[in-house]
Amino acid sequence: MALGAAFSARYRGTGQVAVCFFSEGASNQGVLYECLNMARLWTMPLIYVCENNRYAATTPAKKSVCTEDIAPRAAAFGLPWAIADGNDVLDVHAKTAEAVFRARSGGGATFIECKTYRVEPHCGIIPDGRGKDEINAWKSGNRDPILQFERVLLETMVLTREAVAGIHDEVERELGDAIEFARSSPFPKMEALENGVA
Ligand SMILES: Cc1ncc(C[n+]2csc(CCOP(=O)(O)OP(=O)(O)O)c2C)c(N)n1
Ligand SMILES: [Mg+2]
Repeated sequence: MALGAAFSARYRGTGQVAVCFFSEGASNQGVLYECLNMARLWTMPLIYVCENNRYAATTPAKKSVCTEDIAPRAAAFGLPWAIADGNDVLDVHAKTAEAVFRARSGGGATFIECKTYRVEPHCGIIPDGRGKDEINAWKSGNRDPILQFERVLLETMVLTREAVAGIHDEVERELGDAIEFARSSPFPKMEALENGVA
């Protein structure tokens, strides 16, 4: 789908860049490599973002991915690639900006692997055999991307503590309003099932 979106953007000359997100489990699917081939062949304005969160649903990457790093596979298709600390907002931003610039200036697709960790289950109902210590280590403020970025903004005096507290309040309010809106909304009618599906 991202390849098609990128093709459409280039065809229409909109300057848009398609961004495709998937995780390390999906990176083992053959279709990804068919798409990397076409992305390079047709110099698509496209960014592949592999969120390597170390689990495919409940399967640990160690049992399903043959190498520690996934991004270097893109080199086999002649595509530039980068590895980012997926929990570091500034690192992800820097690597993405470079890829966007490349795509917009006709340099084609880039593969970015973001090393991270999924602290929640793949979806609520799947039982999860992970140890609490492993999850808690990643949940801590040292690794949490929001708290990590917040620290940078405080240390560099971009934001004051009061401003940070204000943002937290605003987000809490926005989320609360969204939950309230969802709970108080009527269920959609069956006829709406196919809306927007070609
Ligand atoms: C083509 C296909 N094969 C299998 C599945 C079943 N499936 C759903 S989620 C999942 C694991 C995906 O792992 P990953 O890409 O690491 O995503 P994450 O669990 O990190 O969100 C699988 C195998 C699927 N949805 N589609
Ligand atoms: Mg995963």
